[in-house]
Amino acid sequence: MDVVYKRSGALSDVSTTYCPGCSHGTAFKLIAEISEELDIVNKLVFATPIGCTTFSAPFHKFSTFMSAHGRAPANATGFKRCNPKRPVIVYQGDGDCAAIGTGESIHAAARGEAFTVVMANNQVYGMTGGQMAPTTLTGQKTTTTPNGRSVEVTGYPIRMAEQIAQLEAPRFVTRQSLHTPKNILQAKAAIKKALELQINEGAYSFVELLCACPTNWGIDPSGIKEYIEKNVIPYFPLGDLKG
Ligand SMILES: Cc1ncc(C[n+]2csc(CCOP(=O)(O)OP(=O)(O)O)c2C)c(N)n1
Repeated sequence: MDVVYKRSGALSDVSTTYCPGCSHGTAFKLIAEISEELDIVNKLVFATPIGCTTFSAPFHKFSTFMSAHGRAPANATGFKRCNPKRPVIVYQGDGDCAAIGTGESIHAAARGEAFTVVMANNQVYGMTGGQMAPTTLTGQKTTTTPNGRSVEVTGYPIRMAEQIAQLEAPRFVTRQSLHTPKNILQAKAAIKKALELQINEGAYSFVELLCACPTNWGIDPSGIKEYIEKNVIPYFPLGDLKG
């Protein structure tokens, strides 16, 4: 019998503790599969800051280090400069990457550090209970915008991939989504391309992933596809912005 699917050997044999419908597990699975395909399971360093990504260490077999909120691009800069042969993924939430760590994010990108940033954009501060994030959509209800985000009070949502793409150094900048099987395959191809550019050319790349957080969006996980297509993609269009 042909094997059509198997669990990646780069994942630990434990069940996820993420909420139903959360996209983080899908992203980790893709990264695990890619690391096997590129034969870097024992070399890849998975750098995480604070956020729901903080809980990821038990689920994979990569080397990892954790940073204070927003600081992973700075720590990854030091690590990668001292260990240029180790592929590094900096996996950040949107709050981490685009608010608390904006300075670290933009300057690592401007320097073209030789690592790959994956930003999981779920439009909320997930870990702490669904507060407004820099990416929260106009009108979106969160625990800190119970009547919906108002641009008069809190400004407009930040499109991080577009910010990074206008810098000189980034080699590949893209926005993908994890809400359908087709999109998941496209996201996998994008992360793999970014890692290959890092390994072969020492390039900085930025992969934004539209992720679901039904717990903090207050919807049933069965409604994720419709929610993302109706609300999220119109403001955060998919596709390559650079490279
Ligand atoms: C300097 C600092 N500010 C705030 C916090 C509290 N905090 C921990 S996780 C988190 C939200 C993380 O949200 P995000 O980065 O979007 O990731 P998610 O949990 O949604 O995946 C916040 C605000 C902190 N730990 N450190």
